[in-house]
Amino acid sequence: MTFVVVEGPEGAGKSTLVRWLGTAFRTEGREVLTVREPGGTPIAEAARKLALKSRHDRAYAAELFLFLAARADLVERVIRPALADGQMVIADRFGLSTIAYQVAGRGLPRADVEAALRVATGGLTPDLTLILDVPVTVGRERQKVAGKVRDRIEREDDTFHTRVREAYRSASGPGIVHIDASQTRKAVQDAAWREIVAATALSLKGA
Ligand code: Z5A
Repeated sequence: MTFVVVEGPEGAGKSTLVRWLGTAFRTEGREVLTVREPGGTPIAEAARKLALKSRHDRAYAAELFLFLAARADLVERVIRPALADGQMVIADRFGLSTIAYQVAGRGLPRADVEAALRVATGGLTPDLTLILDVPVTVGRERQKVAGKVRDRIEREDDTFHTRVREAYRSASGPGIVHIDASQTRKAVQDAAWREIVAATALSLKGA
């Protein structure tokens, strides 16, 4: 079991947790690759710029395919080779982001998006998905304190981001775990560590 995804709304602490997990598992002697979506290959980084920074208006379906183009390239050229090499891969966002933002947020039809997602990933699914949950206002405040410049999607209103949060909160299925991310960083890290160790049946000292 080596493919772990960290998901959740903006400002939930995903990047902070992914960085910490990468360091913690490397300290334990595991080979770990951390990736951030969208991005991670030249094509995926170009798609990220178009999806998040371009000032041009676009159809929601066009936005969807920019995220999926980024994912397809990252999966084929980076994630699958790393998994085949026996590495643990920890991703900051993956397919559930598309369900939360493009389906719940934008209103695109779920079944069609799921079919397109399968094309983009070639059917690759995470072994474990950790969903960090924070109220929209808390996530936004954290971003403000961090001085983050809002991208095209972050500029959407609270109603949009509440739909996104609710989509995450209602997600369930094999390997999906919810973590209360309004706790301290340390409490979130401990919870994530416990879940990964349990899911992988790894015998580790503990961070
Ligand atoms: N998107 C999409 O629409 N469809 C898709 O398929 C995909 C993505 C893959 C990517 O944005 C955008 O693309 C995203 C969804 C869309 N837009 N939105 N919204 P991004 O990569 O730039 O990042 P983000 O995930 O939206 O935002 P973020 O600010 O990077 O969130 P985060 O990674 O969850 O948070 P963080 O950077 O780790 O932490 C934010 C601050 O909070 C920072 O100062 C931390 O030190 C602090 N922090 C972290 N944890 C804590 C705790 N526990 N307590 C207090 N403070 C904390």
